[in-house]
Amino acid sequence: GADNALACLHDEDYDVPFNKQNLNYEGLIFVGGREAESLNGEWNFCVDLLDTGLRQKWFAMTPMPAEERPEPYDYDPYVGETVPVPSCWSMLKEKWYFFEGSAWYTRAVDIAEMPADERLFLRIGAAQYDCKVFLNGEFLGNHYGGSTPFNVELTDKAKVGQNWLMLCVNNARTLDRVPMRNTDWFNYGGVYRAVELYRVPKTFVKDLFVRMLPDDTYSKIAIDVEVDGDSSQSAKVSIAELGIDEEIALDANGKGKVIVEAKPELWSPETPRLYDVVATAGSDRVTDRVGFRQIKQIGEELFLNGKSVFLRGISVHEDDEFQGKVLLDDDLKQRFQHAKELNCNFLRLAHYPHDERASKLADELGFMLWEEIPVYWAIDFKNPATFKDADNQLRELVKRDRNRASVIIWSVGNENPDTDERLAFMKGLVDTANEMDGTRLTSAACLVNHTKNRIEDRLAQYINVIGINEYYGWYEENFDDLIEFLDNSDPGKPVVISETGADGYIGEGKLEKGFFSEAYMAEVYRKQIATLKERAFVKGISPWILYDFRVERRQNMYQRGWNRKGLIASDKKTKKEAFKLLSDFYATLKEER
Ligand code: GCB
Repeated sequence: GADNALACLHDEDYDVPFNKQNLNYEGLIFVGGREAESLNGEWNFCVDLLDTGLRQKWFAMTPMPAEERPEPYDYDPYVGETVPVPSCWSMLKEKWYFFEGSAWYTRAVDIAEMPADERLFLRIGAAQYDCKVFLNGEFLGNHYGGSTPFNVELTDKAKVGQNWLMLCVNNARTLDRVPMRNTDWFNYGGVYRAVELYRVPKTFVKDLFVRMLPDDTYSKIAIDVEVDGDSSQSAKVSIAELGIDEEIALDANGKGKVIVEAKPELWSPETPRLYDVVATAGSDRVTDRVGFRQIKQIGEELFLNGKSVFLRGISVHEDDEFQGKVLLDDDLKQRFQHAKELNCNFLRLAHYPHDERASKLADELGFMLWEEIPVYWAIDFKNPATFKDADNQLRELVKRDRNRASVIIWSVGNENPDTDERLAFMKGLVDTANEMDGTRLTSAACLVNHTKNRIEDRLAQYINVIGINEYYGWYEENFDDLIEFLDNSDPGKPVVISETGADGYIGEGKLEKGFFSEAYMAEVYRKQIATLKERAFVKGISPWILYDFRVERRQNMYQRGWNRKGLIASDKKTKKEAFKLLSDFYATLKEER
């Protein structure tokens, strides 16, 4: 009662205890082949604009009939409205469309038994943007970053019988976050990827990293395994089709590594060959399907498996007219189907980590991927906490996806202002990517010196591939400046045109010519294609963008809350004229090779 009353009087520091701890993608990192208990489904739900729940400690309320409550509360987490998990609340009710702030999710978790030789982990696929986790009234931690998975160990927290799990998810935009307040995509809120419980033996495979070493021999597979629990045991890793069956000794930290000679059939978009990998430690067993390939940059060249490669790409957001963030398998499949119709071999998954099913599908279907963290525009580069957040998002992404052959590029940012703080910040991220994974390339959408009209970015020296977003014919109205721009630039490294394009509105009231008309958009594509194909250092293109996508900041009568640069409209069906232009261009490139 007294606590509750005080909560109304004082505003300071009510949230401090809940922002201290930071949850990560740790503990149980490798989930391949494990059986999970899904916690998807209906959860009790309430938006909480004023953070009353943290002030009044809603999480500490015990479930009981309303008439027995000893004191009044302004919400009862255990009864009332429900929403499905996963989902974006923005898409569920019109009054939640622009909601930015905290929202509470509550559900019962029934635990039949808690054997002494097992451990229990809660895994949350993603929650936008921070997520405070409570179990049976106890605060277990807070995760920052809206697009990567994280874990909470529940072994000593959960009890046999009914438990109450609560998540307080907050999608408010602030200056110190990654991204910050201003982005060119919609700020959806919610728990929008799977929530699962995993039971593992006391000794379990915590992490597994399997890849071909990029040493030009195409014959060495490196396997890193990490075991939690009894590290006096060894781990075993086998790839039956390659005759690999290795016993791996573990150090005191449970870590072990081997390099094995093998001659796998190489993974490529043309032959997306994958091998079944099995790892065991004690009674624990995990599996994965892994492709082996080498991606390399030398000077201005890019090589896949020793052959020079051109990235016939398309950029894509994780956005859907009805779901918000993409939630459905069919939607993901349709995306790759459209990329195939475009004759692509490459996708830029902009501007944040997409659902982990995307890279798995790309592995199976044969697409190379650029994966990215939302170090977007002018984030707070001088703030160490902001760096920690960005670095953690990158680490979580790399841990999640580093067995995926499809992923060839880790991108550490997009169009960031040229300052010393930004350079140090982004170099730090490149170092993290290289330290965690020496088998991929690094990139970023780099800077253009608009006065000199040339590529100029101090970050370029630290990365392998220079991404360039250029909008000649659109934001840069004089198209011919592109020719001068390319003439003036001497990158010394492969350039991927990570964005180019124009808005083309094809709905009611559409224009026949000029900005925002489909015809104008097609003309920009025609000119871009003709100009870019002539440049030796351009080693790839991923135009902006596959589908029209929702965005708050674009409100003219042709946009109405949508970025209309999609080659396909927001219905994900209606193709614009430029679709065929790009598809035909990529078809000729495919034939030439
Ligand atoms: C860009 C940004 C992208 C925007 C795009 C646009 O340079 O990287 O996020 O959506 O331009 O349409 O302006």
